[in-house]
Amino acid sequence: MMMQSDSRIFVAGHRGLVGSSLVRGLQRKGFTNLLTQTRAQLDLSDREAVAKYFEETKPEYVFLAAAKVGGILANDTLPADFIRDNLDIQNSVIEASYQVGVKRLLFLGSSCIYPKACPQPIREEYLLTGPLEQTNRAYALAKIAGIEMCWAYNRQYGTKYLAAMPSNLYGPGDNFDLQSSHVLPALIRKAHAAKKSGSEFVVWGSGKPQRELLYSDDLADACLYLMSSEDALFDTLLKSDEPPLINIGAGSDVTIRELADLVAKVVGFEGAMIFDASKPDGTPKKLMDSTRMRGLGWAPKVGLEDGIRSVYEMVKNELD
Ligand code: GFB
Repeated sequence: MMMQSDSRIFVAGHRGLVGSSLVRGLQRKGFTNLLTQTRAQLDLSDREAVAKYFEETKPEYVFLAAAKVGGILANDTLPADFIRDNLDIQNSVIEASYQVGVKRLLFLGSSCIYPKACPQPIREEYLLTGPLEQTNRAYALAKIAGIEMCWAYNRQYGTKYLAAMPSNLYGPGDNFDLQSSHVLPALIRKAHAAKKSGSEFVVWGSGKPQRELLYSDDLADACLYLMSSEDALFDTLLKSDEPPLINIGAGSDVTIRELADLVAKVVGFEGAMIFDASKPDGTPKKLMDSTRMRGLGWAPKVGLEDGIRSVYEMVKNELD
């Protein structure tokens, strides 16, 4: 059941931060039979179109990395889009996978599925033990429904669908739009602009929340490791008495203030930093316990400062 170099592998969302890292990783490891579709070619929220595509191409392995994603402001202001689009995409892809007998599916979620006031570090079994953070409730509920779908299909149909929960992510090909992006690309763009114009570097919120940031290629390595693993190992992650869930995080977090300081250092911004208290803080802390993933032999390779430096080098000429 493990992926072979010529297995038919569908990467849903191959142009996104995670999907593009997955494609690069798969290509690097010599997988030759990758299936991808742009949004113009296939609307993943269209159940019939997705079913037809799966019937025609018969994928054997599916990475479900397609999602409507965004930072705190986008989540807070477009909750209907986030719950509708994500439910539609995951329902279509999971059902189509079942219909054509996909051997393994990896569903990508996010650490925001866990309760806001979770004990830290957050273990997989804390899912659904308390109320969610308000700013990303709609997105989190869609992702929780996706985990539940994986579990329900495994129990009812004997499928092998696993849900991976990454921490906050960053990397090549990230979204740098200030209204919709996650915190790190936003801070890079703002520090860069402030340096050029000699203005202040405006950071949202109090600077006190903590975030665990993982480089997208490190996440992709973990995902490929899971999908390429022997059945004996993969099956241990699909216990029937608990959701098939695995955390994938960097193992440590930083405050937003520390992150902004690090970005300022990498960008070479030496001016004033101010905090805009009119913007939300969101979850105070969401550091995951990734013992389960680490126990399989995976560990992240890219440190935070090196990762920020490499992203900045890739994008700095396009930020002006
Ligand atoms: O990555 P982010 O937007 O989302 O980070 P979440 C938000 C944190 O960074 C908040 C602070 O504490 C913000 O106040 N921050 C400071 C900024 N400056 C900025 C800025 O310029 N832009 C942004 N975006 N934030 C998202 C969820 O939560 O994380 C999603 O909404 C998903 O559902 C994703 O789970 C991983 O970490 O708060």
